[in-house]
This record gives sequence, structure tokens and C-alpha cells, in this order.
Amino acid sequence: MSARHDDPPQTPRWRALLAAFAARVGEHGFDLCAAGSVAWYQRRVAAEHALPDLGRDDALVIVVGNSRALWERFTAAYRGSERLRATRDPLDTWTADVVTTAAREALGDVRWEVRYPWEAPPRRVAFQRLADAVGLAQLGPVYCVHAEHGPWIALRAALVVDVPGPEALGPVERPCEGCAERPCEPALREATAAAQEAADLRPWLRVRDACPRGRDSRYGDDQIRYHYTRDRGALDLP
Ligand code: B12
Ligand code: SF4
Repeated sequence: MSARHDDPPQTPRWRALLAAFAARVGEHGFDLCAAGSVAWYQRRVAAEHALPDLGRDDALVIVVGNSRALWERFTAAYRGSERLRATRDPLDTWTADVVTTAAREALGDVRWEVRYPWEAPPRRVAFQRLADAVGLAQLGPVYCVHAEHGPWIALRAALVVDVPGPEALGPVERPCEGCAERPCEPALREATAAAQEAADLRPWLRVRDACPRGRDSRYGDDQIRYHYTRDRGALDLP
């Protein structure tokens, strides 16, 4: 049947797939999803960091991230699963479980491939550049900075789907462009100097704290303890 000029405009397929996938991962605290075309990212990186494109350079890519919303769901899953407690990196394992289950359920028989930030070359993807390319967050002088949550976000997965992605990036706020003072920069210099001396990640916490954006989204104490000291005791607390 051909389309008539007075038919309502159809929702693009990518938008429906994004909504179905984002709803599923969102239930687990992966509350940030943004969609783009793989071509927007590929032109910003060397070939060795390219995403798979499933044979089409306009393929949809969904970038998955999280704010502090993830923590309660993740720690509950950890406490309830012997398998997660036995893995070397339970957050990465749980992320892969959630993302692949959501992709299977939401995408049906549409082909897809996934990449994670922790994957080593030759599967390494430059996630900060990817998040910027699809408008999830702006890559500023230090972190990727989200319009609402500031630097208090993490990037968790990139799902490439075999349908055409959006044709153009919609309007996105770029927080660092309106930031004249840039208090992150001296903090970054200090953290870089401290990193020469010790493998302590806590100076990087001060870099995040220096940014005025998203202060209400600062991670909770246990989430900070886990990310900045790798103390697994932070996961056992109810
Ligand atoms: C390798 C790596 C590191 C290495 C950095 C090695 C180096 N500088 O050469 C180490 C282990 C030191 C590291 C540390 C940290 N990292 Co790191 N890291 C990565 C990783 C896995 C790959 C980066 C990469 O090679 N990209 C490919 C190249 C071609 O792209 P690129 O844009 O040139 O990448 C450079 C930057 O990403 C930089 N870098 C890496 N981490 C960080 C973090 C910050 C704050 C800055 C300024 C730069 C930076 O190093 C890369 C090579 O020069 C990414 C995840 C990913 N796959 O992107 C996370 C990632 C970039 N790291 C992240 C974070 C948060 C950190 C830490 C603060 C750790 C923590 N506990 O929170 C510290 C900060 C210290 C620092 N500035 O280096 C986050 C950033 C989130 C955000 N909102 O932007 C990412 C995206 C991981 C995630 N899952 O969210 N990291
Ligand atoms: S302090 Fe300003 S320039 Fe630095 S990350 Fe925050 S918003 Fe961006």
C-alpha cells in the first residue's frame, strides 16, 4: 500500500527500537541512552577504534550510560547472586547480562553487536568521543559532562543495530561551552601531577567535585568508595 499525502508521519524504526531497549535497561538503573549513526563516530576516530557497522555506515548506535540511579539496583543484584559475587568485576558482568538480555528482547530478529568500555584493543571504542558524537554528554576538558548530571555519569555500552540511525543530531546542550571559569582545569593539573606519584584515584574525585554542573547527582558514599578505591566491601551494605 502506498503512503498518502495526508497519512500521519511514521515513527522511524530506530526510534521505536531505542524506546523499547531504553525502557528495559532503564529498569536496572541504566538511565541514560542516546542514539546516533555510527558514521558520526567513525569520522572522529582512527580505524583501530571503529565500531562494527554491520555492513551499513548509517547503522543505529545506542550509547548506554548511567547516573547514580544504577547503584541501588546493582548492589541489590550483587547481594542476590552468587555468580556475581564470584566474578572478578561484578559491575561489568552484570552490565553485560542486562544489556544483552534487553537487546534480545527489544530487537527481536534485527541483527546487533555490542561493545563495552572495558574491552581491550582490537575491540576498544573511544567511549568519551562516542558519547559526545551522539549528544549523550559533552566531552569537556576532563570528563564527559551531561546537561543534568554534570560529570556524575559513567558510560557502559554501545549497541550497534542493523537499521538506519537518525539522520541528524537534534539540539543538545553542551555545558562546557557556557562555562567561563573552568574550575576543573586546575583540579585536573593537580590530579595529573598526583598520578605521577601514586596510583591513587582519589585526586580524580576532586576533579569531578570541582565542576559546578550536576552537583545534586553526585554519587553516594558507597558508590564513590567502590569506584575510587575498588573496595568490594562497599557492595555488601544494604
Ligand atoms: C584506558 C582508560 C583509562 C586509563 C588511562 C590511560 C591513559 N590516559 O593513557 C586509566 C586506567 C589511567 C584510567 C583512569 C581513569 N578513568 Co578511564 N578509561 C580508560 C578507557 C578504558 C579507555 C580509554 C581509551 O583508550 N580510549 C581510546 C582512545 C583512542 O580515545 P581517547 O579519547 O584518546 O582516550 C583517552 C582518554 O579516554 C583518556 N582517559 C581515560 N580515562 C580518563 C578519564 C578522565 C577523567 C580523563 C580526563 C581522560 C581519561 O585516556 C585515553 C588514552 O589517552 C575508557 C573507556 C573507553 N573505552 O573509552 C575509560 C574512561 C574514559 N575512564 C573513565 C574514568 C571515570 C576514569 C577515572 C576517573 C577512574 C574512576 N575510578 O572513575 C580515572 C581518571 C584518570 C585519568 N585521567 O586517566 C570514564 C570517563 C567517564 C566520563 N564521564 O567521561 C571512562 C569512559 C570509563 C567509563 N566506563 O565510564 N582510564
Ligand atoms: S568545570 Fe566547566 S569546563 Fe570543566 S567540566 Fe565542568 S562545565 Fe565543563
